Amino acid sequence: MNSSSADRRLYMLSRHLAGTISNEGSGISSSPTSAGNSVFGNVVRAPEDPILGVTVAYNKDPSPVKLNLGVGAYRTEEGKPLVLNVVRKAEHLLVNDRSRIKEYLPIVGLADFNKLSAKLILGSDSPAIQGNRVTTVQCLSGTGSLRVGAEFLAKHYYQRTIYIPNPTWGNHTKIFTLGGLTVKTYRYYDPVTRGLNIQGLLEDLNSAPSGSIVLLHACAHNPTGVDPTFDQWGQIRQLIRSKNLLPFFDSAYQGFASGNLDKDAESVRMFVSDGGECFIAQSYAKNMGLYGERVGALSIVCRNADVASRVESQLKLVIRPMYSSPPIHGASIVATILKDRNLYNEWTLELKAMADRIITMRKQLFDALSARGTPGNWTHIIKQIGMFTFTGLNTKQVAFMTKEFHIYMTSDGRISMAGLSSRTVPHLADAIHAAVTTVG
Ligand code: KET
Repeated sequence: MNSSSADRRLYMLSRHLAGTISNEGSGISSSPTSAGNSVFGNVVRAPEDPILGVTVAYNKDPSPVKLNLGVGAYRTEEGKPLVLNVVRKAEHLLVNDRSRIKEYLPIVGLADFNKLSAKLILGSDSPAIQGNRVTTVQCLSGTGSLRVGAEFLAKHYYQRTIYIPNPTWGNHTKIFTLGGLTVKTYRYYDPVTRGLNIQGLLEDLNSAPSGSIVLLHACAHNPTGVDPTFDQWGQIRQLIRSKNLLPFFDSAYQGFASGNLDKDAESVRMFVSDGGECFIAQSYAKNMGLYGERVGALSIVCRNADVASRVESQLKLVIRPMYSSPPIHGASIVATILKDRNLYNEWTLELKAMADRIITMRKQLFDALSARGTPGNWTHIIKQIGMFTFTGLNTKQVAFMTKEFHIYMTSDGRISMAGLSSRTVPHLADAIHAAVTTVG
């Protein structure tokens, strides 16, 4: 899609979401005249979510060979969801601690959790933390952190435009638009090289109005699995700072890219160490396997401690009318693990094991396609980083694989490598082979 049609689409979406245009399929009903007597009779059925809807379809399929590679959720070699051992241990400690109560948390969440989360992403020796110039608030996982950040920016920042990579995680556009920002895209992925379009990225950010917000995936870019190199991050940082753009990091996969928590935080730390300001949304869904607990944090790195404390006072005004205060259990699990050296070390080992299993799946899938002589170059499967492979399969090929092989994935050709196992690799390789040899 060219950028003007993308912009038009985003513009329509923002108007539409703001309820300023009526549109077929909008679901906005004007009068209770049709479809029986319900005042909601005109509500139009909405489509399923492009990612979570894949699981809905998968659940309905009775086939014994069905495979869900849609949502980014880790599965074991046996294809089962995983609760980390260290999480079980932490929960055990929590349950047996009779001093634990269920009072409301403060609006900003659990103090320990917030401090430890900032340290995890910024580094334990971060001068920004030591200088009290970081405010961290506990939010509802990565999504909630992005949304709270968006609402704060829409209310308190002079620029309302956020640039997001093309492509990006499907929910970004909706989160930021509904949060009150105007969404534009910058070039990111080059389908020809299946790599980063660094030239296009730098050009687009260079022509963004001064002050614009820029959404960056801290590591393991979703859906492409393509990250800038360390040097390219340096170029991006320089440009962002020289144009006074405001970086907003989405860190949903710390530890999942390389298996190392510090390495996966390098991009963020590079920006923080120059003394400039930035936003960071953290999620513990993937790296601690706490998906349904909805644990995350928004950190705002400010120029000085005074600004940081005023920013925090305003974040409370964003959060209080939205959900009042965050839930206690998941954040307590995270804090218990992060503050105990043994549990922390155990976590890093389990995290590394998950990351390594995903890397092994990449190798196995690549080898299986090579063994089948599947037409095309598949080296991107082993080059891409993180939970997903952006296969390059088109919508028709994806539909074919779902229909004929009961393999479920998002229509953009993204597959969650974490949903694969040695047992299911041959089935996927057969499906890809059939798709590229029979469907154009
Ligand atoms: N950011 C990115 C880049 C991301 O991929 C996800 C989740 C999130 C934030 C939000 O995660 P949370 O659970 O709110 O902490 N992505 C996977 C799940 C989903 O779509 O909700 C996915 O892409 O499959």
